Amino acid sequence: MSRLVVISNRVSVPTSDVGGAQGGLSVALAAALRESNGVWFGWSGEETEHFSGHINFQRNFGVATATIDLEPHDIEEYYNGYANRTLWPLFHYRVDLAEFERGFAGGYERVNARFADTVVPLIEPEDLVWVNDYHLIPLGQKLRERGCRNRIGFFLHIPWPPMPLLLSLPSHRELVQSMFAYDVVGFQTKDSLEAFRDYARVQLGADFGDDDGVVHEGRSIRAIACPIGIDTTEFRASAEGEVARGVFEQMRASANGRTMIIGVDRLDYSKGLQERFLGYERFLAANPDKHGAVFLLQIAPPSRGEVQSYQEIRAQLDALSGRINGEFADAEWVPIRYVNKGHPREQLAGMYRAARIGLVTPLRDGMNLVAKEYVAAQDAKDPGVLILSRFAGAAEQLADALLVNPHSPEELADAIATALAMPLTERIARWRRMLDNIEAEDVIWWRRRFTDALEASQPQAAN
Ligand code: GDG
Repeated sequence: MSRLVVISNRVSVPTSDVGGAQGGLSVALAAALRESNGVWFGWSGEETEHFSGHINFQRNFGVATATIDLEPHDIEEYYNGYANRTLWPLFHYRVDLAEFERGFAGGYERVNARFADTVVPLIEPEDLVWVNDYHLIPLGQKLRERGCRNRIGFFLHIPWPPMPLLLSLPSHRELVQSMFAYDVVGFQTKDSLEAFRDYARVQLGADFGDDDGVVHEGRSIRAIACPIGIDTTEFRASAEGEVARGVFEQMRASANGRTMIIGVDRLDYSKGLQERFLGYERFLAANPDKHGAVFLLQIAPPSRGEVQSYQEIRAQLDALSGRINGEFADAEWVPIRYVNKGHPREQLAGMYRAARIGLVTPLRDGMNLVAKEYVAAQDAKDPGVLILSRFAGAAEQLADALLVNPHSPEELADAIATALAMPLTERIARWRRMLDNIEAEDVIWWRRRFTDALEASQPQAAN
């Protein structure tokens, strides 16, 4: 395998040889970097008064990382601004929340150029360069402008929006054209891939070759769907490990005979938390016999607290959970346990396993790894039921979940009732098919599929 240079906004520094507390993505990338003796480059998360291009090199558990600090206005305009206030909402179909400010766009270009300037000297001629996510879409082009002729791939972790939505971005054309600097571009779903091809055909007049090729102004790239998976084997093992078993017992004891429903999401408007609470409220209103018999544990660690729309969604959820609890609770039962704090990964595994229903109802999601983690954590003899939004990328692979429209409180309420009544044989049959899928298409499969496609592409010819 060629040496891999992974570039993403943030870098996850390994904390052990095997991952443990870290997510599947960082474990899989760390394994690839170890095997190929590669390096992971990105922002440290720290501020500096004056950007100097200084790189902090580290090697932890066999993985080399290289990080840079950014100036406060870089963080404001590039990260909080263009990435999280323009692209994130727009790509999640929330044009109403997207802010289009020239300062943000300028900061995005500047920081992508800074990434390119600092990483270029680290790239050797035969390296495979793998750029990740919406923070760095134009990076490939900036690398080309600096003479980089390596094979460069780009993977988008969030949805690619349909053409009419993308047209509302003032610099949509430049952004999409910059994708043609890559050799391979990867999307989570066929749906996102189709939306990209649609834009390329209608707006750029691109041609389509065999083998996923998209040709624009003489540049031919491969555009593929490459759904990300989880570390299924490890996560299953951790759900049966000591920490998870302890948490499982505690959860069962604190449930006191009640059936638990679980949701685990970063506190983000794309995750459909308000709609989920409203659907659960509808279920409670329609099923008085279930009062006191079920409860919803919603874990929602806050994220992106500097961005106003995140402050607003947090306040709205505080109010909504309070209102529902006030309306339905009695002295011994609270219908929603709403927890704004993160939990170690092994503990989450135990919580998933203790829940009869996994409620994963984003309004839009590139993939959604929680859905796959919930399935992986289940007991083969008594698995729970996954209720999954049709608008999560994961729905393309997990068709055996109860698929719902997250905007409809009735559908959510009906799905909760169906899941609670589902016989064991049906639960097992559905779960088995979902597990087969997440075992076959795990995070190692994902990483290989992408790097194999990149390795198979032709290096750029010299000009
Ligand atoms: C983006 C895309 C795509 C959550 N709470 C805790 C915790 N988590 C972990 C989960 C899961 C991860 O965070 C969240 O992943 P998701 O996929 O659900 O969502 P995003 O953060 O929005 O990720 C998404 C993903 O990229 C990968 O391509 O699937 O569509 O939006 O692993 O378990 N982890 C710990 N404690 C918590 O409290 N340790």
